[in-house]
Amino acid sequence: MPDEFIVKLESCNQVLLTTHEQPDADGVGSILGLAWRLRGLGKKFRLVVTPRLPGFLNFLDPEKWIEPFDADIHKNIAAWPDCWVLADASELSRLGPLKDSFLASKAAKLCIDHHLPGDDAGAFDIVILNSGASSTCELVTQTLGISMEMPLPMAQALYAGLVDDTGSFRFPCTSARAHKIAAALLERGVKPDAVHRELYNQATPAKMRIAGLAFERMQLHCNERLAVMTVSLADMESVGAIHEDLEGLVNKPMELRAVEVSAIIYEKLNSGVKVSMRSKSRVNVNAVCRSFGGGGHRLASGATLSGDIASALESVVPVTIARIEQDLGL
Ligand SMILES: [Mn+2]
Repeated sequence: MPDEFIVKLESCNQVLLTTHEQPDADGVGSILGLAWRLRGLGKKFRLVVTPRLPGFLNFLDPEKWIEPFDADIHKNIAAWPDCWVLADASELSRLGPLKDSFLASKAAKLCIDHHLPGDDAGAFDIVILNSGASSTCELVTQTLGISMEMPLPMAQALYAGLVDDTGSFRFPCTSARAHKIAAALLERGVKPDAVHRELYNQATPAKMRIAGLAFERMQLHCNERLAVMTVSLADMESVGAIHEDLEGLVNKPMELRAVEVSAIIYEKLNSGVKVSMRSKSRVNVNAVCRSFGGGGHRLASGATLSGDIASALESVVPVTIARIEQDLGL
């Protein structure tokens, strides 16, 4: 598939590059990596993210190519591209408000992703789906060719996604191939300390304070194998935090010796709650999130639920405990 993907991409003239809602470094790095290649070929391209590029990722887009989704500006976006790429997601629901335009578009539809396959692979003409890859940036780099020439911002964007999705080269997805690709990107001049600083040392006091509230209220279940944090909109307001400040918080309880699974449940802006889960290695949290209509990876998944935090706790905690007991043979 990689050849077919790249041949198609490079034969098109107006390419729309998109990723999942609430984009992370891997999604953003992937579309920027592809955009730099298209720029080298003199193609037209646009990058649209929903709702916007988080501030801490601005450094990845020095040319300011990324447009925040705007219902007015993008109401006819379906007609613009002759090729529409979705990177770092393969389920159409993750397109958020762009989903209807995607379905209506006559463009060739390409997908490149490393999540576990969902039900929407048939919506694309060409799919590169490899859940064995550490990150979509790894797949993009490999697909474009590890030895290709690249300008520094391109290498930096791809490196940032690789760093973030491997937990700075700590998670089980950190393969020898991931390190080889990282090495190739460093050879293009990427400064690892600068990327780390931009990605992880940008916290505001509000981010620390909302983490403090979440830790204080953390529940432990199943002999401390399950940690659950909850954050309401009122909590965020009380310390002046925004949703971006919750990024990465779910990983912190993994530092507890006994914890196998960490979950955070937080209220979304309009309605409903988001559940985000991490597993140390033995428990399949994808199975848990999938049973609530979500998805992701075996060790990192999420789901969106209607209702409030209390009802989410009531439904999610018992299912998670049952999965822990099953996967650990308790
Ligand atoms: Mn990813």
